[in-house]
Amino acid sequence: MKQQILNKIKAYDTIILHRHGRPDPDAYGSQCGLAEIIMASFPSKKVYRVGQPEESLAFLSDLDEIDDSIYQEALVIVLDTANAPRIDDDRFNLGKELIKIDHHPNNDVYGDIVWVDTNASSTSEMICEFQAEFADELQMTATAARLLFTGIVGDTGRFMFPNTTSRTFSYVSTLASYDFDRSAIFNTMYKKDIRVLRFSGYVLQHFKLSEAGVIYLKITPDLLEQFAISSDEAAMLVNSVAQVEGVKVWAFFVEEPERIRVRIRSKAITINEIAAKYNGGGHNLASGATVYSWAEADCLIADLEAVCQ
Ligand SMILES: [Mn+2]
Repeated sequence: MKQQILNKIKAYDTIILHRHGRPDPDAYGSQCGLAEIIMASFPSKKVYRVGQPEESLAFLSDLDEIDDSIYQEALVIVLDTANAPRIDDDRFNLGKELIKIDHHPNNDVYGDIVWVDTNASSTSEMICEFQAEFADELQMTATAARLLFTGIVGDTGRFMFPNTTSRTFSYVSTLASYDFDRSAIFNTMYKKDIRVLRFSGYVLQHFKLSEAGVIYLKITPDLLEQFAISSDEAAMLVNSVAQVEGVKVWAFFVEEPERIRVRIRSKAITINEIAAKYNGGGHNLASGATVYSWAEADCLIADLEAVCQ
C-alpha cells in the first residue's frame, strides 16, 4: 500500500492534500507535513494544501487557495478523515486519482488507494512511518518534523492517551532530532484563554456524575453567551472531567442553532457504537455524535449508563 502511494506521488506533477473540517493538530500536521516532505523530496512538483484555515492552528502552516482547474491532472490525497462528507473542500473528487490515509476505523472506504492503520496514534505518525520506510527517496525536514510532532502530540494528548505506543515514541525520537522549538509548540498549543478558563470553572462546578459512572454536561446557548465562548471552545473542555474518581464515560452536549453536538470519551468501555446510533462515530474511546433535542440527549445518556452498568 505504501509503495503504491509512493509510486502515485512520483507519477503526478500536481498533488493536492485535503484533511477534515474543523481541523485539529493531527489534520493540519499530517496534511502539511506530508506536503512539506513531498516538496522537499520532489522540488519540481506542485503541491497544494487546501481547506478552511483554522485560526488556532495558523502558527503551524500556511494553506493554499487554488482554482478548480488545478484538479484536472492532480493526485488528491486526503489525510486524517474517516468519512468523505467530513473532507474539507468537496472538490476532493475532481482529481484524477484519490488516496485516503487515515487512522480512524475505515467505515467509509473512499478513494482509489486506501491506507488505514487504526493502530497508529495519529495520521501524523503514519506519515512518519511512510517517510521512514522510503527514507532514501523521501526527505524529512525540520519543518515537516515540527508539523508531524505537533500532530502526534495533539492526538496522543501529549503522549498520555493509550494510543501512544513504542512506535510512537520511536518516531517522535527521530522527529526530535530535527531543529525546531518544541517548547514554543507546547506553549502555543496549550495556552489558555481567560474566557475559556473561566468557563472551565463552570464546567467543574456543574457536571453531573451518575452512579453508573457517567459524567455529562449540557451546555446551552445562553451559557456560551454568558461566558463569551464558542461551541468549539466549550466542547474542547470535555477532557477536563477525565480525572474524576469513578468516571467511566463522559460526554459534553453543546447546543448549536440546528443541533446538539456531543463529544463522548471513555476510559475503557467502547462507546463508538453508541455514537453511531446517534448520527456519529469515531474511535472506541473517543467519539462524536449529533442529536436534535434534549430528549434525544437523555436517551443517549441512558444508553451510556446502560453500557457502564
Ligand atoms: Mn487524527
